Amino acid sequence: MINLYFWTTDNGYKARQAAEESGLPYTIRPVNIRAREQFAPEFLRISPGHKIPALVDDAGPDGAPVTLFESGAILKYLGERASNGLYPLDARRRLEVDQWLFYGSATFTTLAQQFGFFAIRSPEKNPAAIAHYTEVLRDMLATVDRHLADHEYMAGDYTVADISMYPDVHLHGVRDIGLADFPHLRRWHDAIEARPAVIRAWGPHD
Ligand SMILES: N[C@@H](CCC(=O)N[C@@H](CS)C(=O)NCC(=O)O)C(=O)O
Repeated sequence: MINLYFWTTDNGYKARQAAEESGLPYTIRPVNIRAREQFAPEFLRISPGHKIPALVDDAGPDGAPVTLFESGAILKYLGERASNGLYPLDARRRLEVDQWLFYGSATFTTLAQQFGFFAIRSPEKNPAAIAHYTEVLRDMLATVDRHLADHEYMAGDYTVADISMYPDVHLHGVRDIGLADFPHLRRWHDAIEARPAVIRAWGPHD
């Protein structure tokens, strides 16, 4: 059984979306980061940097239990286990997926989170930081929009590369910036938003 350590944040939704898309049975283990549950010693043994998402699979690839942190590693693991194209088998296609999966995990979300902090959540408003991260976010949205002008999804068919970017486009792109200037991104977002697995992933959980 797969246990997914989850909270309702961009990175949390990435992992839950991948779990839903994989079709594999899994159980959500909520970790309320507002209540600092991520610092519990038993959770730190799974995720040493006190971050969700994390995953424990009682039966990993060799049958022994496996623990994982970092959303990119979790998406890749679930995509591989799903064997349904979420993380393709073909080596060349994997390279295409990897570059956008890493962009989504290392660049897009990391910088979008800075926008979220300075422009939305911080009670102290720093105009230079807000202007900087708004510009950075708009530049990333434009980058992805240009790519999607002649690609239906980020790397061939719908893959974990798309999942690695969707939550921040959904949260900060749609809600905070608006996608009026990014028509290809709008088309991509709306197609993903309508997927049954995505509707389940963003819905209530036990
Ligand atoms: N690079 C990590 C970032 C994970 C991350 O930022 N997690 C946040 C929520 S989105 C968290 O758990 N924060 C709690 C903390 O840092 O104590 C990933 O992609 O999984």
